Amino acid sequence: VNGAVPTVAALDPQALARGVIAGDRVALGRALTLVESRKPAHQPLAEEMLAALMPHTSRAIRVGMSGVPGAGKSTLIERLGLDLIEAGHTVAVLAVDPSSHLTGGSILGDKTRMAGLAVRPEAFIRPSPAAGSLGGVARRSYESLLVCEAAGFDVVLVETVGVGQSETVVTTMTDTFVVLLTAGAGDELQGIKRGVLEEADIVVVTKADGGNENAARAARAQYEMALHLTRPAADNEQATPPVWAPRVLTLSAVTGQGVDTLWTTIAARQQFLERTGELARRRGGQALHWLWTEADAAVLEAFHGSADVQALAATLTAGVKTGELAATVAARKLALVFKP
Ligand SMILES: Nc1nc2c(ncn2[C@@H]2O[C@H](COP(=O)(O)OP(=O)(O)OP(=O)(O)O)[C@@H](O)[C@H]2O)c(=O)[nH]1
Ligand SMILES: [Mg+2]
Repeated sequence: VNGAVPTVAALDPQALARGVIAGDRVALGRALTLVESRKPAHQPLAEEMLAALMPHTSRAIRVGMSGVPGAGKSTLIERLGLDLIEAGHTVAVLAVDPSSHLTGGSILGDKTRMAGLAVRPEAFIRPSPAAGSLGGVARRSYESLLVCEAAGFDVVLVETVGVGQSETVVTTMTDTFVVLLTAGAGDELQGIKRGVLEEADIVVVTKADGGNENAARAARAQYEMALHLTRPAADNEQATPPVWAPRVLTLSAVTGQGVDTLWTTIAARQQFLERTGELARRRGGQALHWLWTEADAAVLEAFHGSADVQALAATLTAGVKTGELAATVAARKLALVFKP
C-alpha cells in the first residue's frame, strides 16, 4: 500500500488526485509518499495534487491521541477503529513521531500493533514519515491528513508520542486532543507535563482492567481535581471563545469497556465545535499556523542557501568571534544582504 512514487516524468498529479478521490488505495499510498517526499522535483507535483484535493478535504472528525510510549495508544486506536467500522465509519490512522529513525519509518502507528484494523478495507494505517525536525514531520502529517480526507475517510486518528514537544503538536491539526494516561505507575501528576493537561480536551485513564479498575478510578479523580485547578468544570457556549470543559474517562482497550463512552464524548465535542462555530474557527487558525510555519521554513532555507549570505557570513564571523563586531549588528547585515 505504501506505493512508491514513480519517476517524475511518469507522475501525473491530476490523475493521482482523481485516484485518491475515487478511493483507489494504490493512488492513496502514492499520494502520501509524494507529500512525504523531500525530493525538490516532487514538490511542485505534490503542490498541484494537493490543490486538486483541497475541495474534498475538511470532512472528517480529526482526533489526536497522545501518551508516553507504552501508554496504550495503538491498542486503543485499534479497538476504537474496529468499533467505528462496526458503526459504519471509515478510519484513517496517521502518526507523528520525529524521534523515529527506524528505516525511514516509525514503530509508532505500526501495523503489527493494529493487526486487526490493518486488514480491514474500511481502515488505512500510515506510519509516521521519516525522522526529522518536529515541524517537518508534523507538516507532512498535516498534508497526509488532508489527503486521507479527500480519500473519503470520515474519521482520522493521529497518534503522537508523548515526549519532548511532540505531544501537543497534534493540536495544530486535530479537532479534539485526547491524552492517554495510566494509573498505578506513580505518574499521577508528576511525569505528565502541565502543558499537556492544559491542552487536553479528553483525558483517558486507560488499562482499567484485570484488578486495575480501582487504581484507574482513583487516578481519574486525581486528574479531575488537578484539571479543575486551571480549567473550567463546565462548558460555556456563550463565552467568547466558547469554553469546553475537559472530560476525564476510564476505559480498557483490552476488554473494550468504556471505549464507547470515549467515542460519544468525541462526538459530543464535535457537535459542540460545530454548534458554536469553533470548528471552522479552529481549522482556519490551524491552516494559518501551517501557512506561516511553511513560509518561515521556506524563507529560512533560501536564506541559508543564498550565496550572498554565505559570502558575507564568511567575512563577518571572525570579527564576531573576537568581539570586534557585535553579533546582532552582523546578523542584521546578513539579513539585509539577502535577496530572495
Ligand atoms: N491490560 C491492558 N493492557 C493494555 C491496554 N492497552 C494497552 N495495553 C498494553 O500496553 C502495552 C503498550 O500498548 P501500545 O498500544 O503498544 O502502547 P503505545 O502507547 O501505542 O506505545 P508506543 O507506540 O510505543 O508509544 C501493550 O503490551 C498492550 O498490550 C489495556 O487497556 N489494558
Ligand atoms: Mg503505538
